[in-house]
Amino acid sequence: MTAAATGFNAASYLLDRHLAEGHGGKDAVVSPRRSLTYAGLAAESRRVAAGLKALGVRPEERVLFCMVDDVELLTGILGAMLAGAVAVPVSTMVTGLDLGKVLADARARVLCVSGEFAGQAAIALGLAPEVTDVVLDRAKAAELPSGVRAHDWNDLSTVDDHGFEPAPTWEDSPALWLYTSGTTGKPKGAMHRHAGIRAVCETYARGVLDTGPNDKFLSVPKLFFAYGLGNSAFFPLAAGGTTLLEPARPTPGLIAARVRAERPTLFFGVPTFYAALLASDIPDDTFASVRQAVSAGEPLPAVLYERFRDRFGVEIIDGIGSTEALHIFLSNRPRQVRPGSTGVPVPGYEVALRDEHGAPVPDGQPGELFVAGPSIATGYWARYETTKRVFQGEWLRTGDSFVRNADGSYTCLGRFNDMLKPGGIWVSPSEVEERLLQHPAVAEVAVVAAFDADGIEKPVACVVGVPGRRLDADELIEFCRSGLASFKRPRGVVELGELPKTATGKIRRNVIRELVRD
Ligand code: 3SK
Repeated sequence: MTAAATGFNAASYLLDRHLAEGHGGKDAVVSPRRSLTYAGLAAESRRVAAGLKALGVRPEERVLFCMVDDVELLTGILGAMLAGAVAVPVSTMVTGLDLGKVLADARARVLCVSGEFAGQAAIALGLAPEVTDVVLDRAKAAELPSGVRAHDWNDLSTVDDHGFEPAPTWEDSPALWLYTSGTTGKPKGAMHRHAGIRAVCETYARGVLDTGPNDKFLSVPKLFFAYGLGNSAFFPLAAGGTTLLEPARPTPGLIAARVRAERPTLFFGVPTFYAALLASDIPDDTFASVRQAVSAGEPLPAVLYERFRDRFGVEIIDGIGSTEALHIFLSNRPRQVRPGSTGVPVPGYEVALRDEHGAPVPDGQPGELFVAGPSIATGYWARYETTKRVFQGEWLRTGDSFVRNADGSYTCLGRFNDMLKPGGIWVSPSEVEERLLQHPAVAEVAVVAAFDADGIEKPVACVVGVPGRRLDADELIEFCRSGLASFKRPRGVVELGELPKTATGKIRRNVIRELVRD
C-alpha cells in the first residue's frame, strides 16, 4: 500500500490517542461559556459528524463555518473531518457578499454560522444556490431565505451518533480548505490533506515549541486563520494539552484578563497585537505563566521583541508561515533568538531564495523565498493558472523577499512587490519601519512607495503616534537619516489614526499606497 493510500483521519489522530491512553477526563477546551474534556470533545465531535451525515453530507463535500472561536466551531471542524467532509473555516469579518462568493466558489452544501452572523448568511445565500442546509441558533432561523433548511446547532450536536464510524479517509484525502486573498485579490481556497495537519503538529509544534500535555494554549489569531487553527486546535489536541478559546474580539484588556485567569503556557500573537499590549497599561506581571510567546503574520521588529521581553519578562519567537503551507516553516528557536530575523527552517522544511529568473541567490542578496515540506497544500481549488504559478513541484513560491544572513538565519525584507526602489537602489520597508519604531512617539508604522510630481518613487512613512505624544515629520525623517543609510529615509510622513489591516492583523499596504497616492 502506498503512503497516499494509508488510512488516516486527522480528527481521529487529534482525539483518539488521549482516550486510549486514559486521559479522557482531562480538559481539552475551555471557553468562557463552556468547557469539554477529551472524552466530551470526542463524543460531541462524533455527534456533529453523525449529524452532518444525517443532513446528507457526503465525503469530500464542503462544510463552511463562519463562527466565533468557541467549542461549537472546534467540534464542527473536527466533526466535518470525521465525516470525511472538508472543513472550510472562513473569516467572521467578511461581508455577506464576500461570504457568498466563498460559499459559491467552494460549492459548499452546508453553512454553519454563529447567531450574530445570521444576517450575513442571509445575504450570502443569495449567491450560493447549492447550499441546502444552514446550521445556526434556532432563534435566528427566521432571518434566512426560504428554500434552505435551517437546523439548530444544539440538535446537530446532541443527536445520537448511532455508533458512528469515521469515514475511511487517507493521508492525501482533503481535510481542510483555507481561503486566502493575501492582502489583495480574489479569495482562493488552499486545499490541505489530512496528513498535512499531522505534519504541522510534528514539525513546528513538537520540533520548535516542544509542546506537551502540560501546555495551555491561548491564541489572539482566530481559528479561521491558518495560524490560529494550528495554535488553538491542532497543536493543543495533538499534545494532549488544553486550548483556551476566546469568542470575543481581542483587546489588550480582555486578553490580559484571560491570561491572568487561565494561566496559559504558550501565547500566540501578531506584531500589531504585541504593539497594542505594549501601548496598554496592563500589569507587567500579566504573562508570568507564559513559557513562550510566538509571533507570525508579519515580521516582528526587534524593538518590539526587546520591549516585550524587558517589560513582561517573556521571549517572543518570530516565525513565518502561510495559508498555503498551513503553519510556520521558518522560525527562531527558543533561547536562540536573533531579534529582527525570522530564524532558520523548521525541521522537516527546506527553503531557498531565488532571483526573478529562478536562479539561487547568494547570502546577503535579496531573493524570493520558496519552501518545500510535508504540509504544503495540494493547490488552489479550481484555479489552474494561479496554482501553476505558486505550487512548483515540491516548492511553494511565497512571494516574500528575504535575505540569508552569514549565520544561516533569514531576514524578511517584505512582500516581493512591496520593496521600494528610490533612486534605483532597493530599500526594504521593514528596515525603515524597524528604525521608526525605535522613536518613542511612534506606535505603529507602514512605509510605502509614493511618487513625487516628476513621477519619481519615494518612501513615505504612515505613522500612528503613541497616545499623548506629538509627531514631528522632520524629526522622524532626521531620526531615520541618523540610524539608516540616508537614501533609505522616508521623504514624507503621514499621520494616521490607525493602520488598515486584514482580518488576520496584516497591514493592508495596497490600501495605504492608495491613501498616500491620492
Ligand atoms: O502569516 C503567517 O506567518 C502564518 C503563520 C502561520 C500560519 C499561517 C500564516 C499565514
